[in-house]
Amino acid sequence: MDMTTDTQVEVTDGFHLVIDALKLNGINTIFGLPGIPITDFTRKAQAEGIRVISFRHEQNDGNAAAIAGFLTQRPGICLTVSAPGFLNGLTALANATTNCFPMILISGSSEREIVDLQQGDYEEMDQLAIAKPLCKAAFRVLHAEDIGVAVARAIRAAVSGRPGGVYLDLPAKMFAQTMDGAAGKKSLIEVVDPAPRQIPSQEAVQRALELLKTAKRPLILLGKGAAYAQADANIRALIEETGIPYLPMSMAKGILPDTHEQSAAAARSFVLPGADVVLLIGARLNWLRSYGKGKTWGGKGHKDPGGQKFIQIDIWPQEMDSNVRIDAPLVGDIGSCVSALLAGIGSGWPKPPADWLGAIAERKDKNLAKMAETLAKNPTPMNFHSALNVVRDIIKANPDAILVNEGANALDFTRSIVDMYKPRKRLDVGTWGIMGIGMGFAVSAAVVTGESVIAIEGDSAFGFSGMEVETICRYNLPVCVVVFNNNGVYRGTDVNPAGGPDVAPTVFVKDARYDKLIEAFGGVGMHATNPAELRKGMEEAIRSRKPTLINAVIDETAGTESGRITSLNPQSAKKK
Ligand code: FYN
Ligand code: ADP
Repeated sequence: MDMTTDTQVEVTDGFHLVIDALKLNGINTIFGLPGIPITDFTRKAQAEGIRVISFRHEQNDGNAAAIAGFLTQRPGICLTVSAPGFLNGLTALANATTNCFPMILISGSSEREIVDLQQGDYEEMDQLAIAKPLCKAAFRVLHAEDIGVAVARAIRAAVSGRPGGVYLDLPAKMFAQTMDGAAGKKSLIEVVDPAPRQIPSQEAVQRALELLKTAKRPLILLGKGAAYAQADANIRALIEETGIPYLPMSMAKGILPDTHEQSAAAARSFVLPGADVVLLIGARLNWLRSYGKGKTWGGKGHKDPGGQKFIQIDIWPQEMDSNVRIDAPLVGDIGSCVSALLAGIGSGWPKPPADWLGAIAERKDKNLAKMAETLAKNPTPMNFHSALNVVRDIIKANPDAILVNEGANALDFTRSIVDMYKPRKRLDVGTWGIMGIGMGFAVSAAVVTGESVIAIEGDSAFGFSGMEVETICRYNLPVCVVVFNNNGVYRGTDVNPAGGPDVAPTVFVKDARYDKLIEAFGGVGMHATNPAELRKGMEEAIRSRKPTLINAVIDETAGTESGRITSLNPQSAKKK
């Protein structure tokens, strides 16, 4: 009997097959948190050349994975332990799905037989069933030989069509399963064309062009789908060649520089009701656009349409008519749809009527002048405007820096005050208005792009992921966190109506020094009480690329309840 061949047969196992499957598909970074049963997986992945960025809470590595997906068009990978770790990552997975960011949540899970018989396993939970309604697709792998197919399906589900979150369940037992190395290698799939282009029909393109041609007051609305699509040059060409004014949604800011003369951002409440034909590019008519109807759009009552006609470019056919009639649906990928429109427009497309452009310019100039006046003030204590005037200058001087932004007032003021100059540089709370994305997004943006990151954080928002300043320091990332500290949620001025010793629910410790947090981990902490100090701190952070946290003291009376969306916060009519 020849024993040598037996001992020479190369054996592989679940750990290595998952790693090899990811690598084969160009995935070279994992955002995770080690623990049972995936601790050894993180070690082996690192040993095999994958960058493993380890966090302090799974929600943050989940958010990191999601935004890596948005930035790169490849699924961001989040790795968690079973049950509680999985649940912590699930908020990020659901948020990614809602925002159309491609990510894969890979969670270890406990023993199938025990979980299914509910016999009380360590971290027992039917994770697959729980994940299913919150993501695009969910898969479980019981046998090592199925890993190749599972990873391929997860990648395709995440990035094809409308991108979103995918769950991949890997039971503990599966990791250690062995199989013949050559057979294992053969079982892996390198996905060919994971996000195929989806070409719009000629008919649909024609219909859209004909409608656009009839417009007297056209408007283009850019959403974060347009930013995701990386069709920047064609989108810009479409806007410039048609001369149509455009409105960027928050994360679409910078596809064209916000200072572009066709930007109607500063005339938002004028152009929405005024437009007669609106071209939506990767933007849904959801709450952020008042559902395409009601007063915002010039309708009489809150459900009345404003009379606009809509052309909508989206990769997901079912998005059409979700709130109002879409007169010219253009289903396909944004790159293909926009180039088809461009081809149809040719040269000599008539510019929009001068009275429409003139009226927008007038409104815009008025708002810009008002804004400039407010920004020029230097009140004591510092308020959102005087602080953001500094951030505005810093971004202007460093247009490649990535701006992460969350909070209520800290979000809304930053969005309208800080101009963006390049695509995919503004990352924020997105479709849900979620709090807690801050440090996860910041770590990811720095890791994925290598650029400097500036995170403008409300003090409340920062609290959700603040512990990750240790992660920022550990990986020595060029992240400058600025905490706009006004002592509470929205403001720091509420008092306990019952007069007891507890402070009001919206109030935090007064005059907290968030800068001390980062110092505990060797980062640079700064305390800024005026714009000059803030400017100095931010400039130094950008120059040094050292992990920095600036505690920016903001007037605690500044800001409003829920920022610009106060109307969504029900108030009791009953006094007391
Ligand atoms: C905008 N504006 C400007 C500029 N840009 N003025 C001057 N200069 C510049 N560069 C004006 C714009 O014309 C509006 O004024 C106003 O500033 C606000 O602009 P914005 O922010 O685009 O418009 P609006 O009405 O706030 O937009 C609605 C929204 C937005 C729902 C899209 O509020 C939003 O994205 N909100 C997200 C909120 C959220 O998620 N919060 C987290 C939860 S907080 P007028 O035209 O005069 O109206 C939990 O409590
Ligand atoms: P915003 O909130 O910035 O307006 P939304 O998240 O509402 O943006 O809209 C993004 C839209 O873009 C989604 O409807 C999504 O289906 C669509 N989308 C994402 N990627 C593409 C793509 N490559 N091509 C076409 N549509 C896309």
